[in-house]
Amino acid sequence: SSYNVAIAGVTGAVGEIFLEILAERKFPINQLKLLASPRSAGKKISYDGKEYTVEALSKDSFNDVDIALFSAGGSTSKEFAPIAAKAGAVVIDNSSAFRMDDDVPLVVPEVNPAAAFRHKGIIANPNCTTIIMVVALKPLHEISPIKKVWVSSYQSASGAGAKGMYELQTQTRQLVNDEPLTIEAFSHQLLHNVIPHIDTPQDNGYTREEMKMFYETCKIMGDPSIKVSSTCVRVPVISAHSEAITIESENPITVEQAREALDKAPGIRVVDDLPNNIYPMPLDVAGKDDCEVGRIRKDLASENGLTFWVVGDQLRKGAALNAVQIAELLISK
Ligand code: A2P
Ligand code: 11C
Repeated sequence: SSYNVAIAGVTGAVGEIFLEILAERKFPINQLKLLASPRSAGKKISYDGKEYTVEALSKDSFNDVDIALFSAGGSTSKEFAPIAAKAGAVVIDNSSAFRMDDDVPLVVPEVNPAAAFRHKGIIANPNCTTIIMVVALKPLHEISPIKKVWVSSYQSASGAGAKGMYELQTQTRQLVNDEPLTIEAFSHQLLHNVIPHIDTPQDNGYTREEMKMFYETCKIMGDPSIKVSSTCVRVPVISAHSEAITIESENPITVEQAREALDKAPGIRVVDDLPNNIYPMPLDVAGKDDCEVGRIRKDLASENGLTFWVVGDQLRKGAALNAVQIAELLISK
């Protein structure tokens, strides 16, 4: 059978990749509805050789929709996801609006696929940085339970949406032309810089992005005892997020055990040959579905510690691909 699919936020950075991934994976679509803000209404977008007209998202957008993929920001999701669910659609929501709600599953298919089937109309897609990390943590957690995680992220400009990606490109051009740089999408100039600040500051000195990693990791892994301390950093890269991760597990995990488990795990590939300059990098991982892990080594500061480097395309596995995989999981039953 095939399904009526709606995409809310189709003109955005993730929205565009939704279309790419649905087409690549030949998702069984009956009718396709493309939704964005009134600014984009009337715009033409082609999918699978056919031209579609973007419609303004409204409360009437979801009649006869089976699956609604949302990536139009938190406030749009808060308003329209419950309306879509009430109209009978299953919403897979890429925003942070519902992730920590008790009756909303937070799903990474490689980690907690069963949770998807407990939905009540809305399933949340985790934060991109969290998804890329847990794909690597899960096979290690099965060797010995992970107790603590320290992570620094190197997040690309497109994580902030289309406007973030364009701002980095614009700044590059402006610098070459000796023009003043436009600074709107980020709190500082991103070109030739790194900015240790993603999302809203919290009272505890962390940012909201860092606290998403703290809470979401426990919910996805199904283990409230894992402690995640992170520093989330924006770097002048167009696409793909990188993460330097140190874990401390109940019992030591050897480099050999880690490699073997990660090699076998779905959604991740070991790319690890330091003497030959081989390790994951955003330029190589952008556009790929699998996350890549390298630089796997025994941590020098912790008895039961392991340190490694993970890179994932955050618009794919970190967002659109993960959401489409959830949809595939649902229709497989
Ligand atoms: P539009 O392009 O019409 O503004 P990004 O994450 O790249 O910033 O993209 C955000 C997406 O969410 C875009 O498709 C944008 O549409 C859409 N969007 C933003 N605000 C609204 C809204 N109020 N209603 C519907 N879609 C929205
Ligand atoms: C970024 N990770 O790179 C953010 C974007 O909670 O889904 C995604 C925010 C979220 O800016």
